[in-house]
This record gives sequence, C-alpha cells and structure tokens, in this order.
Amino acid sequence: MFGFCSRPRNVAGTHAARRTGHCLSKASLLVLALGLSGRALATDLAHDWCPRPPSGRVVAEPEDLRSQNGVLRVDLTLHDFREKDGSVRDCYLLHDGSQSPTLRLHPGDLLILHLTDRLVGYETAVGGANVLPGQRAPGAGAPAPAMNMTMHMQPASSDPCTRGAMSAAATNIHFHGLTVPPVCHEDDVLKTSILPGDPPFEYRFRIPTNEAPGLYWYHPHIHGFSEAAVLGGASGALIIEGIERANPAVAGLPERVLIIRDQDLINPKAPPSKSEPVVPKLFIDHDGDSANNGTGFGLPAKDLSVNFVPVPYPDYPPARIMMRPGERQLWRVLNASAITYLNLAVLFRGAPQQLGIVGIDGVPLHYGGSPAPPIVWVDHIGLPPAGRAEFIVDGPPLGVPALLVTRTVDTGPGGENDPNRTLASIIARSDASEPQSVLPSHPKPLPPPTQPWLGDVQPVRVRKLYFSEKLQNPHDPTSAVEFYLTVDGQTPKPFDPNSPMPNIVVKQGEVEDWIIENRSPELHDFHIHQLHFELVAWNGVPVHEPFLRDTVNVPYYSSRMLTYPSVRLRMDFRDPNTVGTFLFHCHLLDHEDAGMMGTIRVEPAAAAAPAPPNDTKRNHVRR
Ligand SMILES: [Cu+2]
Repeated sequence: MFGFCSRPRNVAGTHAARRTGHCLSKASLLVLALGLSGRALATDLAHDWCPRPPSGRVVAEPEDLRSQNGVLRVDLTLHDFREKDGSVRDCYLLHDGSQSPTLRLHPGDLLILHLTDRLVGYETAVGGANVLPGQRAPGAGAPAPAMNMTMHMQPASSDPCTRGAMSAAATNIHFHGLTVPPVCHEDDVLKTSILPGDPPFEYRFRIPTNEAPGLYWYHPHIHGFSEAAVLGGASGALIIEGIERANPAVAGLPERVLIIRDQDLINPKAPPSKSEPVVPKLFIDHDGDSANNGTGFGLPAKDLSVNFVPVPYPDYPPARIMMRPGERQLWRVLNASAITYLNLAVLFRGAPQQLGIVGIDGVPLHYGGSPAPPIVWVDHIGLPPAGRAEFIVDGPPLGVPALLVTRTVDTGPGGENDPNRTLASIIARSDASEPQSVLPSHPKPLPPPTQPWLGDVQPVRVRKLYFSEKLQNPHDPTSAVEFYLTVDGQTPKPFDPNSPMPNIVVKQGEVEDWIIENRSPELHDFHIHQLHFELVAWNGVPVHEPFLRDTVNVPYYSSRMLTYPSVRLRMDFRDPNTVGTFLFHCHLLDHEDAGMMGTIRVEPAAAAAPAPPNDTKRNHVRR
C-alpha cells in the first residue's frame, strides 16, 4: 500500500495537515478519477505529456490564441509528468499538443476557458530540511517509479466552486493582474478546486472594458502547492491587446513574448564553471535551496528557462533568439518563476544597451492619468517573481555578439542565490524569421480616463502590514521557519484557508495607503489579487514612480538597521470588480504555500444599491 495520506511539505521540515477527503489507495483513486484500467493507467503515467526543448535551442514563441468576434474559446488540459530523476513537469496542453498558449483578448471580450485536470499529483516534497533541489532527504528513500504522490480526493459529486480541497492533484487558475471579480468561474482561488475526474471546468468572464492593455498571466493557485506547479511549468501569458493605443511609439513593432520560468536544478551537484571568478562556499537555506552568498556566482537556487528552453547551471548554455540586424521589437517579458528574481539586461559586446520600458505588470507607464512619461529608457530591469516588463529592444548589428542576461539580485542574508547568468544569445541574421505577432500600425488612441490618477487621490486611511519569519525552535537555527504576513495589531500566524474572517475589510470606492514592512532577513515580493497599486514611498522616503504595479519588492531587514525597511503603496479599491473576498501574499511561492498570505474583503460601496448580479457588475465602464 502506498503512503497515500502523506501530507504536503509546507516549509522545509514541516508538514501542513490539510486532509480533505477519504484516504484510499493512490492507484484506485487514480483509476476512479481518470476512468482508466490498470494497463491504461500505467501507459498514462509513462507518457511524457510535457516534453521540453533541449538547452541551446532557438526560442520558440508560445502559440497565440486570439479572440474572434469578441470571444476566445480555449480548451486546456493540465498534465504532470515525472522524470527519472524525480523532478516533475507540469503543462497546460492544447489539443494539438502545444503547451502554455498565449491568450490574446481585447477589453470587453468574453473568455470561455474549459480546464480539464489530468494531474497525477506527484508528491512535491522530499521532506526534511537542508535538502538540495533534486536530492532526496536523508532517509526519505528512493522515489517510487511513478506513484509516490499526495492526493486528497473529495467525493466526485462535490462542487468545485465550494470544494476548497487543496491537494497535489487539485488545480484552479488565477488570472494574475486582471481586475475581474473574485468569484467562481472567474478569478476565485480561495474555494475553487478542480480535481481529476471532474468534467471540464468552465472559466467564463468578460475582460473589463477598462482593463489596461498589456501582459498578464495565468497559473494554478492551490494553497500549499503553488510552488510545485509553477516550478513544473504550469503558467502562460495572457495579453490584453491595445498597448499601441496607449503608446503609439510601439505601433507597428514586431512583438515577442518571453517567459522566464525557474525549475529545480538539472545539475545540482556540479561544481561552478571554471570560468567563474570565485568559488563561493555553498550554504543551504531553510527551504533547502542554495542560499544567497553575496558574490553573484555559485550554485543558483533554481535553474531558469526561456520559453521552456533550459539554461542550466553550471555553464548556462544560452538559448538563442534570432533577430534581423538592428530591428526594433517590443519584448513582453514575464517572470513566471516560483522564487527567482530577475535583473534583466541586453549586452552588445558586453556593453549594456538601452531598453525602453513602456509597461509594467500589464499597465502602460502613461495610463489612467499617470504623469509618467510613456517610455523610460534604462539599461537593466528588475523583475520579481510574477512581475512583467514590456520594453523596446533594438536588435544587434550583423556580427555583433549580443546576450540577454540576468544579473545577480541581493535577496538578503536569508534569501536564495540568484547569481549572474546568461539567458540567451541574440543573433542578428538578415533572414531571421519575424516574431509571429506585429502590433497594429495605425492605432486609435485610448479615450481619456474618467477618474483622477490614483496618485492624486487622498487615501482614506493608512494600514500597516509586515512580513516576518520565525524559527519554530528559536534555540535551534536549523529548525524550520514559519512565514507570516500580518496586519499590524493582529497575531502573526500562517494563512488559514478555513478562517471565515478576512484580515482586512474595505469599501469599494476607497483608496488606502498600505505600509508593508519587512521584518525578515530576505526580500519578499508583495502581490495583491484583483487590483493594481502605486509605490509612493521606499523606506519612508517619497518616490516619484507614478505608474501601476501588482507586485513589488519589499527590502530585507538586517539587525544593523534602526527601523524595519518598508514600502508605502497606494491601493486602489475604486473598481466595482474588486468587490468580494480575495488574497494578498508574498509571490515567492514557497512563502505563499507556507502561509505568508492574508485575505481582504471589499464590500460594496456604502451608498450603493444592492449588489447587482455578476453579469451586470462586470464591465463597469469608467471611461
Ligand atoms: Cu516572501
């Protein structure tokens, strides 16, 4: 009998008890769930559902799926596959076998997405602290060939909308960055839980007519299992068309979607490349990942890939991006990593080039009345996990060696190691094929905003929240770490998915300032669902960065500091689509899975009539 009621790892060395159903044999459950005979089951498990390109390949773009006559219909199946080394890949598959399509819709379009869960639910934990990715914990034993999984099944008749089952075989979708209501079949992840054996689950919503044009994304958001799914590759881009309407400077440009993902190390035991200038001492953090060593070199916490072309440690063989010499393109880059920070640069003969940022986190810089310039030229772009940047790149001249790289990020003494590394060679060739999508040449400008710029609105109140971490045994530095995101005045505790009480209650129509402190020795990556915010101060000092984001770094604390580092955010609850209960959390997904998350309930505006049904609530036109 398989150890079927085993629990998911929550943080290294700890386990969270989330038992939500009967504990049957894994094989019998899978047969029930998938309707497979024993022989078919074995075939299903052996099939490589999620093939990935080898390193060094030319970067292919994900398939574009475009709305037609205002509707985009998509059928996705989510599979997982475990390789011989025990690592697990996850993939959203189309019928044609292609993975992670880019969903392209216009504001006002209807998305009808049917999602079928075909996850086996391979166990994601190796258990025990101080375990390198790809290694087994001492005493954990060899992985079973294909059935070492964790799965908690609800009776098949239960409603995925209210099931709430969080298990390795469960899934749902978060449409990251979209301002669509947090309700079932739209963008709820608190209760929605789809299981193998369920009929295709329908997501159905209209893109708000006032949704900003830009790069969004989709990924599973099952509490306790987010990191494993996203590390496995369950993610894809979603583009709201019309960025050229907000910024005519990009009209007519070829556009290229680049998705940087992280994954468990392919060569975890390899020594650093001989070409590295230092050989840093290897430290392992509380999550079992390679810890920040402060040198910019050494074993990374995770490997990276570019549109699934892996760029593995230690030599980082670059993927290849082909461009016509000197061609100007719009690059739409998503950091779909679970825990890895990026600091992107484009180098010609080693010299950083100017990159023209036109959008961050799905929103054009100059949007919604923002006083920001439409383009900001920089020579590097920091991108936390889940962050997006859309920027203008000029291709290298013929014969000039060029690279897309990520530079090291100082994640703090408690953070993971995100060293310098190459991602891709950019190769100029006059016969290079064009990207598969080109922005329209003669855009109609967007209408002007109908409400004040967020930065000009006085907040009705200020709240303070803080990230903190605690050793389970303060006298044992090797004991597991607990992760909290706490509203000041409340008691720090991990996120409780069964708590009926939200941590924060606001009214729709309000604007608040949130001061987010970091009381821990590592970077955290604040994200809130359903809305965007403006960064207004950094460590108490006002900043002039008048554009919108949905993710932001919160700098780390060291004991030499007199105060806790912080960011101050102007939070926008004016959109009626924010009404409902949803999440805010750290987007380092191991932290989120471990409980660094809270809930907010946005109530209908005080003077408003009774809440309209969802169909009329959607698509509130404010311009
Ligand atoms: Cu965090």
